[in-house]
Amino acid sequence: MIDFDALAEVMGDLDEDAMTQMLEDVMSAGGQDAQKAMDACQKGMDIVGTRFESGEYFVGDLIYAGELMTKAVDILKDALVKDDGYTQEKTKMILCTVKNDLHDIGKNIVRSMLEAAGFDVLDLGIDVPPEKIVETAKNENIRIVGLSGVLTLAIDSMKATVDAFQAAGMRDKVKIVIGGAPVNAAVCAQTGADAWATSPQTTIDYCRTWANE
Ligand code: B12
Repeated sequence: MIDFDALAEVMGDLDEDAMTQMLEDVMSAGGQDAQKAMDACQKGMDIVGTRFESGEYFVGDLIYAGELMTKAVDILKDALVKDDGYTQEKTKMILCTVKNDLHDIGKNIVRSMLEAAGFDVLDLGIDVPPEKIVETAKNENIRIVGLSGVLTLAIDSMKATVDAFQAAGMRDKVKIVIGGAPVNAAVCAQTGADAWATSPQTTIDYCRTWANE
């Protein structure tokens, strides 16, 4: 039986060996607790953030924490994505971190899971301006766009991106899902996005629904 509080702690302590062992235990037990393990790792990231704010951790620690989180998702990935028999041809979609925001750990996790769920993800990277997103959607004939951001500042960029689709006369042609730590229902309404999510599985559910429309 995995102790999820202990898992959050080892993640917060950046103890790679202990984290890897615990996650492998989750998988060898059948993977039913993969989502709980993922939530514990996320709590561990909050511990890292708090230690960074208090001056105990430095930027290098944050970067290492990101690598650990990516490794955690790699281990858990197969058990995290619910199989709903979705076997259609791969749908191409855009995913990126919005302008002025350089955080990409969450985006990369969402990308891994969308890919595992059968999407062809065009990852435009970080700090991506609205014009580039709109232009790519137009050129590639893309109907689903995922916008990531963790800075409060990212909310303005998400809104600017939705507005840019509107200005280009393409708003009714794309579905836009936003995600990241500051995102909630109010932010979704404020930006004019179609949906919001903080969990990759919810993101996958939205994207599958839209892909089937
Ligand atoms: C790691 C980190 C960094 C790393 C980023 C490395 C990287 N490659 O991403 C580095 C060191 C570069 C960094 C830099 C900075 N950071 Co920083 N960083 C963090 C930290 C500790 C963790 C963020 C993270 O990766 N979380 C884990 C991931 C998995 O969570 P997530 O992104 O929310 O993603 C999940 C969901 O939200 C969702 N999701 C994510 N994307 C998407 C997209 C879609 C479409 C959907 C549907 C869902 C979804 O799925 C994910 C998995 O569950 C946070 C603190 C914290 N507790 O969050 C601070 C934090 C975000 N950083 C902060 C700050 C201030 C900065 C800096 C300004 C610091 C500085 N003075 O230079 C710079 C900003 C640079 C910039 N312009 O972006 C603040 C932001 C404050 C604010 N409200 O705006 C925070 C909150 C720390 C703090 N408490 O002060 N940072």
